[in-house]
Amino acid sequence: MSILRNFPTSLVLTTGNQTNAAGVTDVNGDGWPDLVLMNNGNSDLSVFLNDEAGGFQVPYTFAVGVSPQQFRVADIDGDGRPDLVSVTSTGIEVTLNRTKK
Ligand SMILES: [Ca+2]
Ligand SMILES: [Ca+2]
Repeated sequence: MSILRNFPTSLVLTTGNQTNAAGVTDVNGDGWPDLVLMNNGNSDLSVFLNDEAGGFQVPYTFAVGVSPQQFRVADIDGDGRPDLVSVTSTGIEVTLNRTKK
């Protein structure tokens, strides 16, 4: 497909078990987009911080409730940092972002 000519390489990231949702947000406030993945099989979230060189750092992982289904990004506590709201089989869980800028 000619539209993809300018994407000569792919970046493959190793994720958790049964990754079922992904999002992009600037988790650490450095101006670079970071990746957030939800891993249903591990009941956790993985955050891949942007390495500012076209890739991502080794992920941080945060446990969430059992069998997470989806998440949304919102600044729940109003501190200017994006927080994560997860829907799991047992309820809704809010993970407040304490990443240093
Ligand atoms: Ca960032
Ligand atoms: Ca926040």
